[in-house]
This record gives sequence, structure tokens and C-alpha cells, in this order.
Amino acid sequence: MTITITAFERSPDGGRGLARDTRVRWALEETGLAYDVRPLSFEALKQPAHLSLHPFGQIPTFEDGDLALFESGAIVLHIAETRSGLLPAGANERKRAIAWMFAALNTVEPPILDLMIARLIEGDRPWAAERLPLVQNRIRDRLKQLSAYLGDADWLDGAFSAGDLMMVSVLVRLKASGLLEELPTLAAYVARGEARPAYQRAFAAQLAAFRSATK
Ligand code: GTB
Repeated sequence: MTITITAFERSPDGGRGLARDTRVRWALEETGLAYDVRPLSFEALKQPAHLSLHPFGQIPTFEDGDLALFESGAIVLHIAETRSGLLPAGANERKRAIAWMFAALNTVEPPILDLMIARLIEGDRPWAAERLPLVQNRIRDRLKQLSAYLGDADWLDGAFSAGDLMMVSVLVRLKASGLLEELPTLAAYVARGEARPAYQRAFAAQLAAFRSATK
């Protein structure tokens, strides 16, 4: 049975790998799992066939035999728990790696999403210029804390794990903002993640899909 994931037919990020299928592709590549991709238009996302897999009509989803999952965090955790390479062997270390996945999704990603919304959706509101620095400063606070924790280490808690995969996936969305560059430790951390061959393969695959859809 081949794993099938869903992705945007034509990602609005222009192939920059910012949509959440990239983190799932990355986890699949890290663990050596082959997969197929079902590309979906924005219209198809909201059709019954896809809504039966994803209640909110979004990507990514994951199907493997009789298992169907949605939510990138749940999908990456499933991959990490069923294959070796993304979670440490020790029980406590595994839990800490999972805690870092939650930290990426629940503590670091929300202010980053606020910035995207403030810029892309609310940028023309009369209060936008006043709000933007507040949103940016909330991100700065988180990044400073994360950078201080990381210190000189390559990865968050020992060897590279699903926690790093998720954290790097969240932080890459800041690349165009300039905020990452304010903290060289974190910029280097993201660069280390992006340099991994599995990330490179995942990125190339989503870019190839975008290019073939826009040919
Ligand atoms: N919590 C869910 C998860 O982690 O899986 C969130 C899933 C989600 O937001 N999916 C988005 C989606 O399907 C795509 S990734 N949106 C369509 C819809 O809701 O109708 C978010 C995203 C979209 C676009 C860019 N971009 O253009 O840069 C980046 C990220």
C-alpha cells in the first residue's frame, strides 16, 4: 500500500515550500518512506470527497491503508512513531522531542501566523501600521527565548528529531520577514535543517509540483 498525501495543486507561495505539506514530505523523506501526492485545487479542498478526509477542507492529509489522518503535527508524529529516525530511543527523550513538536505548533507558530495575517490579510486596515510592531515583537520575544535555549547546540535536544523538523518548518516562514536574521543562532539552526538531504528532496518535490502546475 502506498502512502498518499494531499498538497496544493498550485501552491500560493510560488514553490517556496511554505505550505504544510512540505513538513510531511520532509518527515517521509527522513524516514525513507515512498509516497504519492494527490494535488488539489482550492475548489476540490471544499468538496465532499476531501472533506471526508479533512473536516476543515485543508491540506495536508495522509492516507496509508485504512488509516487517514489530517493535521500536519499528527501526521509527522505518526510517521515518527512508526519509523525510526525521527524520535530518540529513550522513553523520556522521545517525550521531550514530542514536546518540542507541540512547542513549534502551539507556542512558536501562532505569532508567526499572526504576522502573515497582519501583512497579507489585514495590511490595508487603518490600524494595521500600529498593530504590526506588536505582532513582530511577540515573535521576537519567542525567538530570543528559543535562541537562548538552543545556545551552541546543533539541535534542540540532542540528535535531530521530529521536534527540530517541526520547529525548522515553522521558522522557515519567517525568512522573508528579516526577523530570523536578527538572531544568527536561529538563522543557522534553520539553515542546518534546510541543508539536510531529506529536506532538500522534500523541497525539490514540492517545487517540481508547482512548476509542472504552472507550465
Ligand atoms: N493546523 C493545520 C495543519 O497543521 O495541518 C493547518 C493546515 C493549513 O493551514 N492548511 C492550509 C490550507 O489548506 C495550507 S498550509 N489552506 C486552504 C484553506 O484553508 O482553504 C498554510 C499555508 C498556505 C499558504 C502559504 N503561502 O502561500 O505561503 C503558506 C502556508
